[in-house]
Order: sequence, then C-alpha cells, then structure tokens
Amino acid sequence: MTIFQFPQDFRWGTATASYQIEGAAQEGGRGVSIWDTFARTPGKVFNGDNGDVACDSYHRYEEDIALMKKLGINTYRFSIAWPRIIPDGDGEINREGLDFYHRFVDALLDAGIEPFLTLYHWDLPQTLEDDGGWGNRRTVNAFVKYAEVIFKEFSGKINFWLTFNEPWCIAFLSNMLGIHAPGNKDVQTAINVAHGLLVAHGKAVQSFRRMGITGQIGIAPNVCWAEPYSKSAEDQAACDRSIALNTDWFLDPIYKGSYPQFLVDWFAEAGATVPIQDGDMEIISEPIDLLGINYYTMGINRHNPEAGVLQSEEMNMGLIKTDIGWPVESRGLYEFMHYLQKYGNVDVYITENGACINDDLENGKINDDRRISYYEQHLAQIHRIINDGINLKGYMAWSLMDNYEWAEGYRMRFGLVHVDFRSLVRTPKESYYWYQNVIRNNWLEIRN
Ligand code: GCO
Repeated sequence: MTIFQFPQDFRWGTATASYQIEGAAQEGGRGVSIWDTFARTPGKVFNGDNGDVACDSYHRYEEDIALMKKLGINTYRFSIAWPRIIPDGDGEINREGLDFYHRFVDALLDAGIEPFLTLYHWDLPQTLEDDGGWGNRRTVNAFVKYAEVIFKEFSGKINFWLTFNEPWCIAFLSNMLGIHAPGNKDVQTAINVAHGLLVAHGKAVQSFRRMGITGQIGIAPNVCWAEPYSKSAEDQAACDRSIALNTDWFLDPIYKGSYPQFLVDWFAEAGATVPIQDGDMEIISEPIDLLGINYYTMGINRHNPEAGVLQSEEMNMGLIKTDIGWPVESRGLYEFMHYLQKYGNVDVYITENGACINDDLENGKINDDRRISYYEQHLAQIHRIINDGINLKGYMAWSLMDNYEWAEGYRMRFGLVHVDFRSLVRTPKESYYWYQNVIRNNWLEIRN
C-alpha cells in the first residue's frame, strides 16, 4: 500500500459550469445564450438535448451545497451566466441575476466553502454573437463591462477569479471545428475569436487591478499533451503544434506579449492571420496571479497532411478509454506541468479533471470503480508534481454531479453524484465516498 500525503493548505474541490447545471433558462430575467440557440439547431447536440432544466441547480442549489459540505470540499468552482446579469449582452443590468448569485455565494461561504468564480464558461449572450461575437470588439468591451459589474458586486466575497474557461474550446472547437456553439467552421474566424477573448481577458485583468478587487485572477486553458508516434522530427512537430495551439497560443501572449511564431507562420500558410491592433499585446500581457489547468487525457500523434489544419493526427493506441472515448493517461499531466515551467513556477490549480463513466444505479448504488481508478492515477501524479516543487495548490474534480455535457447532451456522465434527469434526484456514487475519504485524510491511499 502506498500513501501520498498532501500539503496542509491544499485546496480540494469540485467544478461545474452555469449552462451545464442551472436550468431555469427562462427564469430570473435571463437572456438567451448561444447554447440555447445551438442546442435547438437540429443535428448539433445528441438527442437534441438542451440546458433548459439541466440539474435544476438554480432552484436546488441548497441541496447541492449540502452535498458539497458532506463531501468535505473546501473550494467550489462555478461559473456565472452572463445572460443572467446583462440579458442582452451590453444593455441593462438585471438585479435578479446578481441577487441569485449573491444568495448562492453566501450559502457557500456559510458552509465554509471557498467560491472559485469563472466569469465565462461559454454562455455568450446571443445578441452579441448575432453582431459578430468575439471577433467584434463590441463583444470584447461588453465582456469588460460585465466583468466590472461582477468584480464590484463580489469583491470581498470572492478570492479566486478566472476570466475564461478553455479558450481553445471557445475559439477553435467552436469556430474552426464547429463542434460547439456557435458552430462555425472557419480558421480565420477561430483566430479572430481567440484574439478577441485574449484582449477581453487583458482588459478585464486591468480593470481588476484598477478597481482594487480582492483576491487573485487568472485564466483556465485546457491542456492537450501529445507525444510523437515515431521518433521522426515530423511527428514531433505535429505534437508541438497540437500542444501549442491549446496552451501556448494563449499563454505566450499573456506571459510574453507575443504569439508563438511557428504557429503564426503555420496559420499564415493556411491563409489566416491574427488581427492585432495597436496596444493589444500590452493589454493581453497584463500580469496575472494564477493559472487554472483543465486536464483529461493525452494523445500519441503523428504528422498527417489530411488531419485538419494542424495536420496532427491522434492515433488509437488501444489504451483503456473512458465512456466518452478519451484514453486514460495521467502521465500527460505530469509532463505538461513541467512544460509549463517555461512561464515560471506560477501558482496553478487543477480546475478540472475527471472521467466520463456512464455507470447507472444498481440496487440504489452506483459502483463507478473505473472513475475511482481514474482519480487515483491522476492524484498520484499530482502528488508527484507537488513533490517536484511545482506550485500546484489545489484540485477540482470535474464534476460535482452529472450534467449537460454540451454536444453530447445528457448521455455522458462525469459526476461524483448521479443525477436522474427525469426526477432530478441526486445520488452520491461510490467515487463520492472515495473522494470524501481522500479529503478527510488529506492523503491518497493507492489500493492494492
Ligand atoms: C470544460 C468543459 C466542461 C466539460 C468537461 C468534460 O471546461 O472542459 O467545459 O464543461 O463538461 O470538460 O468534457
């Protein structure tokens, strides 16, 4: 038996996002988001599922917080739905929306749980998308206005802030690959979106400083770690492109004030350029305090001219996969955290990590042993990373409960708590009790 002891001040948490759990889509003065629209577009989401009800957390947040408290977490990552705060994107402020999040945050604080707030987890007001979305500076400025409203309201209550969740997904998955809302399939649009959100990020951080808001602020990219299929330089270069588009494309501008040149050149070959305006790079590189890292899997990639714009193909290596088809490979997290040190030993929180395991209720129990095993492997790597002297300060499991898994609808389950999407009954899974034990002990015990 191996025991991995965690630091005394380590943050243990779980994460969720507004559109995935809240429901109450037509209540509280909420406006329409791009996900409401996308989910209603035939063929975009499995089974045509939408977030109208989701986990109904808008009404059941007290029950959810009771589950968190029993789980023992000291940190909870959630996102605010912009269309609840400014329903049409950049017009009137909706007091009802702010009041809802005040009630929610107060209830978390009463339960002794530190809120970790994400400003943008993908629910862009539809009106702004209709006007060109993130590629239009109107959206950038509207985001800053929205961020300032939230900063002012929640300063003093919130100590951990993230501007954007997974910028690669917002830009490339949603606008180049067309898999998420708004569903564009155009490289130039994706690059415009990526740049717009970086400028929005930088401007929001500047406001945060100017306004003297409490706590620390950062951004949460998703990691793609990739290792070459062969020893060839071409395969290595394909991996470099995949890794860099997910993280360096966003972190180089933030930490170094410039885009990774080799990728800029690669996109130029494909006819796409970054629409940089005077002063943008200074804005984007406003210093931040922390990074959130979302890690799920890694790939073994090879160069293939047919494999999309990046020409980087992920090979099927026959590894064990979770039910969404992602290989279980914790090693990439370790490698990535060392790769990240090129930006300095910055404070990092794992803001998402988890497994899609669709085990269902059997005799009142959900025996999701494969999820426990996934968590074991990843927490062991996290211990190893901390032991290397890297400033990894907390871990948020994705997710507290089963929820709306975007284009996969409700069929893909990532929760520690099972949700019956008809009755909305919540049932803790075996992984919940396992995680509760890890948190209580502050150590990880590897079984067998
Ligand atoms: C993310 C996604 C989450 C997903 C999770 C599983 O931030 O990665 O926003 O909302 O549900 O990643 O795919």
